[in-house]
Amino acid sequence: MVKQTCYLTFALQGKVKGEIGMFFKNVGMIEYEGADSENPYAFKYYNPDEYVGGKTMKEHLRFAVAYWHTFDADGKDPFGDGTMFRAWNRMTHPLDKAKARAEAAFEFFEKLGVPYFCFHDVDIVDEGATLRETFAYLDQMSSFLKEMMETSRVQLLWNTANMFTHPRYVHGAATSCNADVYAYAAAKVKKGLDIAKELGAENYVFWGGREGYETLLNTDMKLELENLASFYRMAVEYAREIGFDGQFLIEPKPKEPTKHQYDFDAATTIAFLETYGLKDHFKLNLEANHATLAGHTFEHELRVAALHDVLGSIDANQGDLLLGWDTDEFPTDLYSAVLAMYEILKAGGFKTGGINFDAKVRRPSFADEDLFHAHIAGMDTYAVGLKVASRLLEDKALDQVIEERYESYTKGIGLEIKEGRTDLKKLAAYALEHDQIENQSGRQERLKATVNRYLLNALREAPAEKETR
Ligand code: XUL
Ligand code: CO
Repeated sequence: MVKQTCYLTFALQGKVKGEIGMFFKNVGMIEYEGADSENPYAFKYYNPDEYVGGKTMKEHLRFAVAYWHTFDADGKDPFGDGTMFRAWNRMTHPLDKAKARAEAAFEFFEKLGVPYFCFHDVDIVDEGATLRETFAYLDQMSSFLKEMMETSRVQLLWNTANMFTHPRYVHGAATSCNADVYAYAAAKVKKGLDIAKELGAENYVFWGGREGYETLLNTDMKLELENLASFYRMAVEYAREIGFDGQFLIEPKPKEPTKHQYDFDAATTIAFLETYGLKDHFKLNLEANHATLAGHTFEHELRVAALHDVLGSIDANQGDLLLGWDTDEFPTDLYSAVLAMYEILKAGGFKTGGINFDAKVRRPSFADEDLFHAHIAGMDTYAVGLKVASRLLEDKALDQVIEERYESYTKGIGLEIKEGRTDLKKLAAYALEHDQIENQSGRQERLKATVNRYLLNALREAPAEKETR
């Protein structure tokens, strides 16, 4: 049984002033009840112990809760104030508030049964008046979280430093024109890596929300990119020095908040890493809504990363075609989840990474319980994605069309091209003899119907028997 009382233990020890007890009193442990269940507080498809292709769902999916959207956010948008008045955010002293928030967070993690969480430094405690004070707060909260983790099974998937909210980052952080800002950001990353080491984080993330430019008219792009590369290099060196062996991840995003961000998409980020000799030290944290902002599907980004062996982790969410900005909605689109899991499984699954819900409940979904409904929906969606993708791969359901499509490269001139045994003169001679070309159908619709059939069958079928390893 998952230990579920650590928050009470801390509260009773007087480590939290103010509210004592459970923050989610009306919600118990979320269990798997199966597809026929009508209980909104139960998983219908995510069965953590169920084996899918040799591993349990829990081992495959490695779900994480995002601290910022779940415990810090209050629903404010550019036009309106917050709508979510969380009991754990009521205290005024930063450390009291931070500890209450951590207690709520661990209660939530344990009731939901997620193995991981993720945070930015500013999520776990507000910044102080000076950097020194901020660091003192962070040290205290890092110890507090460490104690909570010791009495729980929840671990840290990744942490990161927020280098985009405060006005000091107006021109960027590691790409700022102001060297003092660069140094400040470096100090935050140093502290972030100390915390990652202390809490045993499996990864450390860089998301460059302000690393980019608004106009080339005032931008030295070469200097900014070189500075960014040095920044990453120093992070790798410091991690080595302190013995932090987690995986570094870069999270691409094309725009928002900055008009043009340097880590635009997977391909751009990989080219950057190659150019500056950093590729051995970094993998990517790919986010669905960032992919769509870049004009790609999520599966495109995952495939590009997998091809270059840098598929690290994902931020699971979805955008809204009618809105077009980074809406960070909880993933409920089963079809997309199937295609994403298909790419992830094909690439060998997660190693240090996992599925972080970088997703927020909508502003009108302001009740505390909505946080559970949203995560249950997201976890069930990815569980279906996993099952369907695994079955598609097991049955090689899509392979035959691909094999037939590229058959011309398995023999004759095609094989010579593939093996690099030809040149333009030989190809021209061949083309002159074979200029009556015949193409075959690409069979898109048939393939989409196959995916639909697997999806619908998976939803219909009874839960699989427990496999043994
Ligand atoms: C912003 C975003 C970030 C990163 C972490 O769009 O995705 O929350 O995931 O900084
Ligand atoms: Co993200």
